[in-house]
Amino acid sequence: MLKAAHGAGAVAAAPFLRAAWGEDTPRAPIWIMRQAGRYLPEYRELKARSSFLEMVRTPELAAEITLQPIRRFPLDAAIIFSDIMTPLDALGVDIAFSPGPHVAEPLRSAAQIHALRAPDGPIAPFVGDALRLVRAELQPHVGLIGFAGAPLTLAAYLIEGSGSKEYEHFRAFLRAEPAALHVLLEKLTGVTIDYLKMQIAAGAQAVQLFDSWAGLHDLPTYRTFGIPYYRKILEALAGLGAARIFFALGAAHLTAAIAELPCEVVGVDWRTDLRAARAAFGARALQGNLDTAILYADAATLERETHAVLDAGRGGAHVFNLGHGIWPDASPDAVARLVDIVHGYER
Ligand code: 1CP
Repeated sequence: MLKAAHGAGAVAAAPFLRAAWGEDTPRAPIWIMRQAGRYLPEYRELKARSSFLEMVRTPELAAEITLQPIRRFPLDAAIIFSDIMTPLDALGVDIAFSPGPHVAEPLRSAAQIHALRAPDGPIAPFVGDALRLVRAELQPHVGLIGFAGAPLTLAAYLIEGSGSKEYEHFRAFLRAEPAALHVLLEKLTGVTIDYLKMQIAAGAQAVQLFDSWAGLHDLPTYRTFGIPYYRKILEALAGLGAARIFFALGAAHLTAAIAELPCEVVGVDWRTDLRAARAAFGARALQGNLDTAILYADAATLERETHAVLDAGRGGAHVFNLGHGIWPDASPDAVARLVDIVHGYER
């Protein structure tokens, strides 16, 4: 799919890019969602000296943190160290981190949404600077991934004000003020397109849209408030040379809608068998989906379960990953074993 669009030179060298662009590679490449972060002692060391926002906004620090897992493990791709909330500064929203995002004034009215500032100038240009620094350090066979939050997930944080179990304010707002929510989603979509284009121009060879809270919605709601905006973003990125990865969490019931999105790679969480995903998502590459909790199991269980995911991923392009992000107390030794197991498996 869209093979003509990518840079053939880089792809020839990089297993991650070959698989992302649909090649049924003899070995599955691996990267890990949230691979740059708190489970690494070298990250915690930097974190003790700087705030999360300082780390994100200082290209040298963000680049260093992006490279930390690459130095430690032979991963096939690096993902830029940032956060899904990073670009929202451009709309004039004040967000702090402790450790998750906290919005100073949650958007709970149509008036607040209409009053959001229009972005002037590039969106979070420091992320582009960090990407350029990382690319200059990475070996050519290691892919570089940029990312953004999907608008409906960003709206969940902006309206609720922080992470939440039930997102009751957000879900109530969606029903009470659908027109205002569409205005917000339209603004977030515009920011996301500019932001991801900037990341691609700065060297991101793939971009992932994280829809971490997709699972809150039923299918008709997702088709109304999610899919049209995601299609617009993904279409705007077509032909720019970067593989488009779409990842939604807890979204097995939304498969029919997700299957219509224009993207090269579909990320699948641990609750969906990759064989079922293969049937649903056709010729696209699949990414996933080892249950993160398996990193806490004994070595034999880790190997058996990893092989089960690799077996299920056969019959088409597969980028190995966890089914969701790695947790702060995961063991770096378990990650090292996981990368070894994946690289040692012949598909
Ligand atoms: O290595 C990487 O993957 C890059 C780093 C990365 C990514 C991809 C961070 C760093 N954040 C993200 C994306 C992100 N941020 C998502 C989508 C992925 C997912 O579903 O896990 C989400 C939902 C967020 C929001 C967020 N930011 C949370 C969750 C809050 C909640 O309650 O819902 C948290 C804890 C943050 C802060 C954050 N982002 C990243 C880190 C390392 C941290 C913790 C800051 C610290 O070190 O204290």
